[in-house]
Amino acid sequence: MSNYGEETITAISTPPGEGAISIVRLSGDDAVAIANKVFRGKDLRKVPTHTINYGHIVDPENKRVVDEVMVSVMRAPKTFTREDVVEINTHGGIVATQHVLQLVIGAGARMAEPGEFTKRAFLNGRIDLTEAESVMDIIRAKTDRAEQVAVDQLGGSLRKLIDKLRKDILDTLAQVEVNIDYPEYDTEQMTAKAMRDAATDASARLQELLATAQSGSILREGLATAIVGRPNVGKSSLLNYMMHEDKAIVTNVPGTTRDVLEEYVSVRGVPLRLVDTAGIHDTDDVVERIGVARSRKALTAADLVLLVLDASEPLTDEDKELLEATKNKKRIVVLNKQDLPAKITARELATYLEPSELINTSIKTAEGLDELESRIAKLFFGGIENSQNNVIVSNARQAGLMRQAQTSLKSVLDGLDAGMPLDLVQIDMTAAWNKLGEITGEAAPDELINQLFSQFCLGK
Ligand SMILES: Nc1nc2c(ncn2[C@@H]2O[C@H](COP(=O)(O)OP(=O)(O)OP(=O)(O)O)[C@@H](O)[C@H]2O)c(=O)[nH]1
Ligand SMILES: [Mg+2]
Repeated sequence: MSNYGEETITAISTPPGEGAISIVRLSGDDAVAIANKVFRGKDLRKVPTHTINYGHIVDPENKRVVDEVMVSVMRAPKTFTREDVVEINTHGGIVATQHVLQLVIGAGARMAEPGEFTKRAFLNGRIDLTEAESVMDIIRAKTDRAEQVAVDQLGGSLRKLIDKLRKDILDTLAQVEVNIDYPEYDTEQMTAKAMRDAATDASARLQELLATAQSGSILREGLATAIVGRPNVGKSSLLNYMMHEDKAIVTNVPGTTRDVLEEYVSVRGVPLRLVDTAGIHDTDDVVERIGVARSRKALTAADLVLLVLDASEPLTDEDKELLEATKNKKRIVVLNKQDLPAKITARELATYLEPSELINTSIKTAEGLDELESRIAKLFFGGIENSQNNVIVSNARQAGLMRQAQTSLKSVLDGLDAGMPLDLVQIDMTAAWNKLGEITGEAAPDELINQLFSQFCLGK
């Protein structure tokens, strides 16, 4: 069935290290025959497809039993690679699993390259590049929501949108072709209009997809969120609250946190790369000064700033300086320690911020913390509520190609505006069609495909 590579490949497909089971996977025309050479149990060449079979892996040289196993036999074409696939579930530790792998290689399989199983699935036409990339994204997903996006793409949701776009463009290109070949059917005007409509429509659809790209990259990388403020206001306490864990040291000694501490946390489904920083203030202490410098750097790099103030103390010059330094950033000002008598009034703060930026909290009594979390979620999900069929572009390669297609479509429209001949405008339209084809892999050059799959881990 396979139309790619006669060689049967193999690899350990589970993560390295100790686990209750590990899987040695084989794919290729000889997968079943090779596995059968090292297997004692039923004759695997005769078992029905998609069955799991109990037995032992035996070293053919000395007949020693290496492991007790369950072997799945899945014949083409209904398999991950569309080739014959065998999965040997071992229960030994890493040593036994490596031994099984060596025996399988001895019996005629070749060690797979990273990503080669997925690459075969692509080359055999079972998945497109957006789906292949989502396999990688699922492996690397840091939060549930990011994983959901990847799973949706594995179902082909982005591919469907891109395929539809390409089909519409191709239909228009075909119309132009007719016009060029039979100019006597004077359809020049009509074709120009069809081109303009198609380019405008495709461009709008791409724009909508691209609008999700920023949220998409946040889903992958996490929203860089810096907790800043002067010493002792409650920054580390806030980090610990959001982590539901005492990660950072909290004391009543100002200057407790001396370096930046970075943690991943999911707040209502939004992945945050949360950075707790050293309290920002003037200090002569050498170590503290390095910490403060790092805090400022984290502040500059942040997508979102949580600026913490201590409501129980009068506003200091340092607070004012930080309010000033963050005013052009996406920020939430957290007026903490509300359980103590207040020394800062909302009125006093009014000159420094919009009321909508302020939240009153007490980490001690948990006041306002729910609201803080829902505010963060709203900031983030606001950007992706309107995405088409919930498709989120989370991949930089895909977004880059969409932007290039977008540029070509703009040239189409500019060309039409300038009254350029249709066969010239057609070149840009074709370029857009090709760029979109690279997203799904239909028009992707070989080097790109090789480079892309090489980023996968071994056994995928
Ligand atoms: N009463 C009260 N105390 C709080 C509150 N939040 C934090 N604290 C206390 O304030 C002190 C400082 O808290 P931290 O979280 O270490 O403050 P920080 O901003 O990380 O301080 P540095 O690391 O020194 O910059 C600790 O004793 C906390 O228990 C609050 O809402 N109310
Ligand atoms: Mg701290």
